[in-house]
Parts: sequence; structure tokens; C-alpha cells
Amino acid sequence: MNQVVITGTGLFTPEHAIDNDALVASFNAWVDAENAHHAEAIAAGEREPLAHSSSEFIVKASGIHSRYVLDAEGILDPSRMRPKLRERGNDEPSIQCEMGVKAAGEALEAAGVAAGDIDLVIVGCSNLERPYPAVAVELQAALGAGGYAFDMNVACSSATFAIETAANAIRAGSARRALVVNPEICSAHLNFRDRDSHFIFGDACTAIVLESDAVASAETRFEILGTRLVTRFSNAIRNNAGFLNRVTDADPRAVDKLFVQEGRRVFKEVCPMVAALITDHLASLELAGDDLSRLWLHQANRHMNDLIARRVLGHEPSEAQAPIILDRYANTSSAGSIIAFHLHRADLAAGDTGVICSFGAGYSAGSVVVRRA
Ligand code: CO8
Repeated sequence: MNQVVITGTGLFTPEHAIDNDALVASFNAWVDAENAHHAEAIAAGEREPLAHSSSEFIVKASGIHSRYVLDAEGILDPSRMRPKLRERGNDEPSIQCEMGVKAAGEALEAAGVAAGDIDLVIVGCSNLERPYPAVAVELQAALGAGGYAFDMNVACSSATFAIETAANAIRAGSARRALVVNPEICSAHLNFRDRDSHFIFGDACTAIVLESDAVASAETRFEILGTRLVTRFSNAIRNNAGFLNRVTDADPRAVDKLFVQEGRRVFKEVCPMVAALITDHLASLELAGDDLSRLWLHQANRHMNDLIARRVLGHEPSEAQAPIILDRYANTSSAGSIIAFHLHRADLAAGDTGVICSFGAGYSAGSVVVRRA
């Protein structure tokens, strides 16, 4: 079997940032307008007034201070509260393809690989702009990559599932070089009128170049020691937008066509599942928490990451051991753990070991154990 190495990563960060205060001001303006509109029903006790959101709550409950989005104006307009993105024509690249080109360019350059030498492109993300033609095939053409391409959809775990799929293709010899791209436009599926979740997500795109060690030329490479994936069905994180909505006559504006979750339940059920996944995966590689220099965890909630890192490492994690990027990026779904890996790996020395780990809807979780060569 071919040994697989990660030789480059890239990150596209949208130019617009929304901090908690701006997001909360827009939310509260909408709440005030709604309550004023329904003042009579509220006074008659027929309707509960809507409650304000608060920046203090958001930071305390999640660790999120700000998020990047493709469009801030539409989100912050209390009469709209969703991004305003221009529809792309059939002859234009999709928005996800444009994001992918930017992140992939950086990853290819870091790896010292020409796009034409890529044999496999996988686009893995939570939501795809259109079912077909695939965003991955479009990206393959935009980059001038060779081989074959396809889209994958495993919510927040799309990147780790795509890494294992790409690594398996390289291990088996059906590809020598693969590109995994994660264009996440979470703001388009977020209900900015839901107090419980309006602050959770941001947009970003990451890219990873994987190669057979035999053909890699980059000086800095991370050898993949092992990959492990797990899924367990849960209804606690859901999105019911789908192609059958049209034929069941479901209201496309219904709240369940956006992101919905039972946040507390997710927290309680996912943390032990992920800690067990990493610990068991490490044990199968004859490693333990003590052997890890770094945990690049999915970035959904600071407390989740602290708890998982504590269980895996056996002690309180330092900022360097389990870096947090969700304070600036919020939850960028599958891109989160890859952003952490992209921004926080340069200081590792040869022989240092770490785990890239995702977790999210499905439930789904993935562990990728890497060692700096
Ligand atoms: N402002 C002020 N107060 C608030 C707010 C607010 N915005 N929201 C809730 N409160 C109040 C509540 O009313 C409640 O008050 P009371 O105690 O009086 O009833 C109190 O705060 C506590 O509420 P919660 O129990 O809901 O708060 P938590 O402490 O549980 O924190 C979190 C909420 C942050 C959501 C937390 O539960 C969490 O992070 N859970 C895990 C979530 C998670 O990781 N989800 C992953 C989902 S992502 C995924 O897998 C795939 C998604 C694909 C992309 C989708 C694109 C959109």
C-alpha cells in the first residue's frame, strides 16, 4: 500500500466579518418590531413576546466572538436576515467553485503541485449549491485538474470523510495525488431569526492536497498514520430542505428547511462519542493521549472542544494543544478542523503527532491521525 502524506492546505476567508454586537443588534431590532406588531395579542396573553439575544450569552455558551460571511448586509438587515447572493448563470462558475479555486490555489502552491497533476478532486461539504453538474467536476475544470471528481455530503464531517476516501484511493493506487475541498456557505442555511442558533455559523472554504509519499516533493509533509470514521443516527441536528419538498408541496420557507438542532442534546451525546473515537483510534495505532502534540478539533463550541480534549489527553488542554479558531470563524462546518490544522501546525517538529477530528450531524465523526515527517 502507498504511504499517504498531506503536503499542502489552503484557506479562503470571506472579506465580511460580523461580530456578536452587530448580529445581536439586528436580531433585537427584528424582535422589537415583531413584538410591536403583535402588541395587542401579547397584551391579551395570547402570544409570548420574543426575547432579545445577547453577546454575553453567545460568548459564554459558545466561545464565538465573530464570524466571516459571504454577505453581511443582507444578514444584518432586520427586514431580510439572510445573505443576499447573486444567482450565477449557467455559464458562470458556482459560488462554491469560486471559493474552492481560491483555497485550492493556496494548497497546491504549498504542496508544490501543478493542478494538472491532481488525479482526484473531492468536494466535501454540508450543503451543495446544485445537485448537478457536481461542484467538484466544475472545480476540476476551473483548476485544470486531471483524473476524476465528485461531491460528498457528510455535514460537519465531510472533510475527514473525504480525506479517508482520498487516502484510500492513493493507498490503493487509483490516484497519486488528490485534492479535498470544503466550501461551506453555512450562512445560507442558518435561521438568523432563531435566538438559539442565529450566532452559531460562519462561511469559509478549506483545501487539502494529499499525495503518495513516493511522488511528493514538499519539504513539510504530514504522514497519515490512520483514518477512522463513525456514524450513529440522530435526529438532533436536521435540515429538511430537499428536492422532494416541491412535490410534497412543503413550504420552502418553513423553519425546518433551515438548520435546526437540540443543542444541549448534541453536546451531551456527541462529546463522549468523539472522545471514544479518538481514544480507540489512537489505541489501534499503539498510541495514547500522552503521545499527542496537537488536537485539531471540529470548531462548533469551545466547551465541547475543552471537554473532548480533556478526555483524550487526560488533563486540561493548553491553547497550543487544542487550538481554537471558532472565536473568529464560528462553526464553519467541515472546514473548521481543517482551518485549525491550516493555521496551527507550522510549529510542530518532525515526529510530532496530532489528530484532525470532525463531528456533527448524522451523527458523524472522523479521526485522522498524522505525524510530521
Ligand atoms: N441570547 C440570550 N439567551 C439565550 C440565547 C441567546 N441568543 N439563546 C438561548 N438563550 C437562553 C435560553 O433561553 C436558556 O434560558 P433559560 O435557562 O432561562 O431557559 C439559556 O440561554 C440556555 O439555553 P441553552 O440550553 O439552549 O444553551 P446552551 O448552554 O446549551 O448553549 C449552544 C447553546 C451554544 C447551541 C450549545 O448547546 C451547543 O453548542 N451545542 C452543540 C451544538 C453543536 O455542536 N452543533 C453542531 C451542529 S453543526 C453540524 O453538525 C452540521 C451542520 C451543517 C451546517 C449547517 C449550516 C447552517
